[in-house]
Formats: sequence, structure tokens, C-alpha cells
Amino acid sequence: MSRLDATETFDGITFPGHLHTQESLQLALRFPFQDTDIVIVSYPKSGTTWMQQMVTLISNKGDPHVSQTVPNWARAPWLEHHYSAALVDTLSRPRVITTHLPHHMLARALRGSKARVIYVSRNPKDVVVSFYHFHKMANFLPEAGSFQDFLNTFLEGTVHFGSWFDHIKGWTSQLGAMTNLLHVTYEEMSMDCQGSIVKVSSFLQCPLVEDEVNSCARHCSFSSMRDNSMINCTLIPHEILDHSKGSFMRRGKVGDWRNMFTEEQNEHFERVLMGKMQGCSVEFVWGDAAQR
Ligand code: PPS
Repeated sequence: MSRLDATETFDGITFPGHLHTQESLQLALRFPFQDTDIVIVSYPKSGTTWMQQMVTLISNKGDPHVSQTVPNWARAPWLEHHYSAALVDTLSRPRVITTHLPHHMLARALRGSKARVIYVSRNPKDVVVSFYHFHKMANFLPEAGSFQDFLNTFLEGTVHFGSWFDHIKGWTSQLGAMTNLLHVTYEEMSMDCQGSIVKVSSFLQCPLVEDEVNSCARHCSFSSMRDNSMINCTLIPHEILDHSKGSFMRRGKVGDWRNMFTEEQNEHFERVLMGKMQGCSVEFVWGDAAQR
């Protein structure tokens, strides 16, 4: 299945038809979660792959073997992708499942489930920059156009995968209601990787000794992941991901938006952010306060 130019519109959100079909999205909405499942949820470019790597390493007590021999999409498949239905059944327990879907689409399937959900978020300014660069290399995403055009589409919430604002508000609004939901930010993973590993491992009730934590941290560092073909997307063929136009493991920095945003774009972004995030009580740790 190639469908590089296809778009699926589902529940008012557009998705790349290369990875999604109406059927695969319908199946995700009705997915029978098991209580032992670990579900990694994120808006694209928020640290999804990093969390997949962290959870794999934690589950293996820091032993990198699985993370170095099984591609991330096979060990932690995206629930809504068309190839996942067959794959999910073959996963050993606890299954690790990934999704970019907004909360309202998964609420019904998760209701009553004890599956452990890890929501990963990132400063949206870094998300939009990362997403922009990814659009340039991903032949299954629309043409990115200029950064200004892309920024406008992102702020309008009409990029593929929908509105970042709706995604974050939807999931974080559940933090009080869902006891099995953990919120981890890209920034805290970056500032304190060991601390994040301990936080995630205790949420997963998978305690680690110090050496195991250190091994997890070593194998989920940016440089280690950049060189690991099971996670750096280099296995994806050129016609799907044009590796001459960029790298999936691009910069891996907090605050890279500063290299892309003009002062005007930043002021506009702040205004939109302030307006749209009203009523969202979550305090975000976006690194150095000056980086906002
Ligand atoms: S995707 O396509 O939604 O699965 O992308 P996602 O994995 O969510 O985000 C990709 C960005 O995460 C960065 N990344 C990391 N940064 C620091 N340390 C580690 N270990 C790491 N792993 C992935 C990756 O470089 C992308 O960010 P940018 O800013 O583009 O570099």
C-alpha cells in the first residue's frame, strides 16, 4: 500500500492515507484495550519515538537487545495505522501501543480499561518546527510550503493529525479523571532523562536499579537513537521518506524554534497560544523560561 498522495478525513481531521484508512481509524476507535497495555499518546513530533525507546528499555531492564533488533513500529505499533491490526495481536504482554489520536476519539475504547497511558507533550513552537522539517522529507505528507504558510496552517489546526491545541487540551483535561494517565514532557526528558526514566518506570510498576536506569538513559540518548536503525527511520525507503532532504533524528533540542521563528511570528504564536489555551490548567515545563 503506497497511497503517498492520499488523504483520509476522519472525524474532521485529516490523516496521511499512506498510513491510515477509514477502516483502520474505525478499528482504533473500537480497539479492545487490555488492562496490561501500555499506551503512548502524543501529537506528532512531541517525543513519541523517544518514549517508545524509553518504554522498551524500561520493560527490558535497560537491556538494549530488543531496541536494537526490532523496529519501533513493530514493537510499539501505531494503533490507527493500517498494518497494526494484524501486528498488535502478535505482541507479547504487556503490549506497547502508540497513538497520535486525540482523546475524544479514544475515550470510548479506553473507558473502563486499566491500560496505562503515557501522554507525551512538547513546546508547540518546537513541535511546529520539527513537523515542518519532517514535511519536507516525508512524501506522504502535503507540501510544506514556506514556514510562514505552515505555521498558519498549524495555528489554524488544519495540518494532518489535527489541532495541537485540541490534542493537548483533550488529553490533559483527563489528568484528574483518569488515574492511569501519566503526563511526561519532552523538556523534562531532555533536562532530566534519568529522572524521567524513574518516573515512567514507577508508573509502569517496573522498578529499576541504578545501573538499569543508567543503561536506559545511555540507549535513549539522542546520539544513540540517531545511530540506531531500528528507531531512526533509515529503514524507511527513500520514496516514502526522502533522506536526502533531512533526518528524522534532526536536532533533538529544546528551544530550536528560536532558529526559525521571526520576532513577529513569535508574538503572533504567543497571542494564539494564550487565547486557545485558556481553561487549560496544566503547567508546562518548557525549559528555560526565557525560551518561551
Ligand atoms: S513522530 O514522527 O511523531 O513519531 O516524531 P516524534 O518521535 O514524536 O518526534 C521527533 C522529534 O523528537 C526528537 N527526538 C529526540 N530528541 C532528543 N533526544 C532523543 N533521544 C530524541 N529522540 C527523538 C527528534 O529529533 C525530533 O525532533 P527534532 O526537533 O525534529 O530534532
